[in-house]
Amino acid sequence: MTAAKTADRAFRSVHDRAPEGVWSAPGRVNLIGEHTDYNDGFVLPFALPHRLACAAAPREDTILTMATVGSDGRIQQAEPVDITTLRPGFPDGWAAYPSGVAWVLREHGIDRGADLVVAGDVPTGAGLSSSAAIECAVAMALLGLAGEDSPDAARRAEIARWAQRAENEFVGVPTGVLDQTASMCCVEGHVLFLDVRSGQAEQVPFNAAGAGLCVLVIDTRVKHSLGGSGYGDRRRGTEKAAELLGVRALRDITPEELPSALDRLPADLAPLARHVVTENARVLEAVGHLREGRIADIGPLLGASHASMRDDYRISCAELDLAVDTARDAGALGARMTGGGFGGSAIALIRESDRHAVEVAVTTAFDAAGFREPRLFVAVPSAGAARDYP
Ligand code: GAF
Repeated sequence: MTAAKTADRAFRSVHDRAPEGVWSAPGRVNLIGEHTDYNDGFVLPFALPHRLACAAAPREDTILTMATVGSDGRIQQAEPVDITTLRPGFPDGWAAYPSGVAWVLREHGIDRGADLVVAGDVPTGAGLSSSAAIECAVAMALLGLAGEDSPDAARRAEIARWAQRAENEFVGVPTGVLDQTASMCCVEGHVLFLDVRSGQAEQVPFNAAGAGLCVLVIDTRVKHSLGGSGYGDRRRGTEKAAELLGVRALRDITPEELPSALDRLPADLAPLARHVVTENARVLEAVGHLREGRIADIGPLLGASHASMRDDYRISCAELDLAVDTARDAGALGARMTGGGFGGSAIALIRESDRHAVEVAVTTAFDAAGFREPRLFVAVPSAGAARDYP
């Protein structure tokens, strides 16, 4: 059953009536361009077919009711809250995500209560952006109830920034805007090349199947969380490096300037800066290949990106490294961890004809290492947030 159908059905069972509509938003993988977003740099995500749906109906008062359908099918209802009493930190837990969005949207004139029921199949804690998916689906639902249903590209980018604010200020996780922008702005069959500083976005065609290739996602099932200290530490480290170098963000350091910049940084910050500067360059090179339809040529860039995150940014882990190394040894053209790191998922660009061999090799290697069985699936670039029905 689709996420939308599950949310619709759960809504009817909780509220004994039909929702006014169902909206949904996808998770994402980032093809390349990691930890560059909060350094004003470049990213290249695409949306997953996995979505988080929000069935919703308006209320006459200012109460927000929220329910979620767990992976076991059970419906969990949060305490209803008055949206005029929302404040960062209250409520917390999963209800903080829809509440945070309602909190931000109040500033933009959305001040009516609503009944919301969310459900979906974006794996949580897998580095595939389930948080952004719930934020964007709820934002689309609340705006849709207020009569806005077909945001154009500029409006989608603005909604993504609101969703990011909910995550940063209400939930309290200092992420960049990559995930929310991917969820709002991605288009089926394309990767989204985003210049975070200017906000300029380009939809770059990405037809891996047409080239006999596919992107295999390897979810290590090591739960990743951006709420811990690792993500914030890296973010502060790169901001400090930019300050020491006298630039607005590490985006402003070119690869040619990198050696002298590294000489001016303390030993703990230099590798962080090297990752960001080289990763931005890799994104630009990858986009150059993709614009010319040369998908296979991005393989080595994926490998270099992973090495940079493992050795310089130090956000990989044994399971991610094993996934990447095994996929490469079994014939992948390139592989890397994707998302925030510290667990979560890797992606491997492989020939369709090698898919079975890579899947078997990765599963066998995880078993031999005593790791949990990874979840494997092929990801195709899918659509961004939308109204599902009616
Ligand atoms: C997480 C964050 F939410 C993004 O903003 C981004 O920084 C990413 O990690 C790393 O590229 O997904």
